[in-house]
Amino acid sequence: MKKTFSPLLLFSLVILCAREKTAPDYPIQPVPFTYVQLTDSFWSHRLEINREVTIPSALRKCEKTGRIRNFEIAAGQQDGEFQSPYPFDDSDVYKIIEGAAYSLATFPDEKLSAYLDSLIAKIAAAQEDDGYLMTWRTINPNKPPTEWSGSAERWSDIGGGHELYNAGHMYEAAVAHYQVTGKRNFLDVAIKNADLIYNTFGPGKLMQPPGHQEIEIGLVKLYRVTGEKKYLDLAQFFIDQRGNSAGHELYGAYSQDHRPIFEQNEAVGHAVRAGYFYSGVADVAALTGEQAYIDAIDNIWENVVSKKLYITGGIGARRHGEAFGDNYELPNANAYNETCAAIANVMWNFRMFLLKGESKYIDVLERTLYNGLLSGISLEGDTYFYPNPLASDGVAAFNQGATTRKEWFNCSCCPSNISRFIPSLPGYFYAHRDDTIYVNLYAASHAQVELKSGLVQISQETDYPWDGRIKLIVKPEKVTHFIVKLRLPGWSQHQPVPGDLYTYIDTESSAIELTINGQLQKTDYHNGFLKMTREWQSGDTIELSLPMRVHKVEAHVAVAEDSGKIALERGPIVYCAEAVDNFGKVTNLALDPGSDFLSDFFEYVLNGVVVVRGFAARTDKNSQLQDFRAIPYYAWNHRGVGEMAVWLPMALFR
Ligand code: FUB
Ligand code: ZN
Repeated sequence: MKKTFSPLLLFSLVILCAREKTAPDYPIQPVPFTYVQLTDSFWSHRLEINREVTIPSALRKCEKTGRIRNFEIAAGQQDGEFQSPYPFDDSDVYKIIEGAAYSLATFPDEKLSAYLDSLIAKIAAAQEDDGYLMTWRTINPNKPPTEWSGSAERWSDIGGGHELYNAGHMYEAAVAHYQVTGKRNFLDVAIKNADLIYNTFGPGKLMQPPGHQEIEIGLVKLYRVTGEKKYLDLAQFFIDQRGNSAGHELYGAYSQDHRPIFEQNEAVGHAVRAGYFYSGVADVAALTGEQAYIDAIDNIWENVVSKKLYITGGIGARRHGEAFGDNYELPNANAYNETCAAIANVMWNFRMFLLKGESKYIDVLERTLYNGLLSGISLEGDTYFYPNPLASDGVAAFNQGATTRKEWFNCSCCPSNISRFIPSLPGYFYAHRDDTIYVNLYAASHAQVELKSGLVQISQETDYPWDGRIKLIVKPEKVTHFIVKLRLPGWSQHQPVPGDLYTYIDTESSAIELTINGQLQKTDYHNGFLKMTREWQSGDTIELSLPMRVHKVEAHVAVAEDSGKIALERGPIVYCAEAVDNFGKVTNLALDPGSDFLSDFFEYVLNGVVVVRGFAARTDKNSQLQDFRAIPYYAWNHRGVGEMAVWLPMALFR
């Protein structure tokens, strides 16, 4: 097995453990991404593309668009004006550094490491003496880039200005860089800034919460790495101030600032802000042990999964305000579904799992990951969707003026977010608690899990998501008693999502098969996991077979846009029909919910995908049948522009 962590990383993990051992935390701990090596053909290729294409091209874009020069100008190293369009453009640089740091952990690269150091030196030089860091204001406080950036005064528009949002991304990046390299150059910049913010905000000081959440997550990471409780206190303060009119004029539902978190039970407003907010609340709940936070995000989560979640796992239906719509408001062609919101949804659901240990959260995470998140980046890794609609007429320029993925955007939050998310993905696969290993996601991989009773190596062999056969080889250092929990995906249990928002029309179910060393096991199923407790010996082999049938899905009757329609999915993958596979059109097609669909793996199509095929009726030709093909939704829009649909009308074939 390839060694995936360095002495430097170990050093920083030691610091991490410096926090009081008895302090509350997530009851379940993720196996860090540095202890998980993906060896599969689906994700490991994506990580490679991220390293070789996405990060370098995003850095080039930051150079070309002035995002990096902004730091040089603020540092006095260059003359000029703030160059990019938005006050939060510094955050793109931070996010890409975060992604590059994750990437360095598994693929050491001297050149990239040196480049990051040079960027960090510019960032440090751009920081004002007291820790303030926001390049446009340092460059020329009298020239705000937008009307909502605030005035020359620092903190003059906490609701719109994004000073605290930028800071949060800086902390995340600095912590990642420190954990991977052991160098303090970026961490010290982050700490200096966080100390300034701590001295500026709080009871008796400025009382406003940030307009755009993010700093809460960053502060918690800073707390974890430094052990400085004041950063956790500040994160909690910002969470408690939201919706609290004592101390600031409420920003309203757009920023989830309409009422205190404890009184919220519906997901509203800007979806990325919401997803980061709920993630931050989960972090603070875990670290303070405050149950009321958990109750609040539980209620909001129920609302999202039962009324506001796309079948692709996307959230944030409305373009206007980049926001959640009303309950069951899930339009297809006009779906917004920002890529960043999908990332936020994954972050939030993972935290919910760490709090509660139930697989339904990973069901939502997996659905989002393979569909509404992955669609955000091209197979080549250098073009992106900002919105991720579920239908296209091939004409409307839904992607910020384009019908295809774009290389960059004026507001480029999504590309930089993807570049940091992909290399962190191995960290979502496994988790542990005391003497239990959770296997959450499936892909060929090796992991090293530290249980109370000792170290366990675990390897997966599988062709998931195309094939449902999964083999796990468990290797404890010595014969040891512990528990292995394998997630049984909701889609394999006729429950595509928790709740009744989507259901399978087909009722036929195939049995799940579970063996250990070839012996069929009676399944002990709890909270969505198959539980196996025994004295494990090195080489014990678990085999799980999940049925990979093509399912026909129906949406809740209240979803007007999906009424009378079906969608297709197989395993965790949601399918869509594209014109290029269906004689040039899809808006003239209907599917028979009673007919069967077959699936075949095509190695040379779209980097290797399972294609679903069957027959469709031509609604414009007296229901004449024709061959029908559907491809994974994440891979659409790679073979020219044309019609696409996830949901197709139902018709009974004669
Ligand atoms: O405001 C910063 C980022 O820009 C948001 O998260 C995105 O939705 C985009 O508006
Ligand atoms: Zn975005």
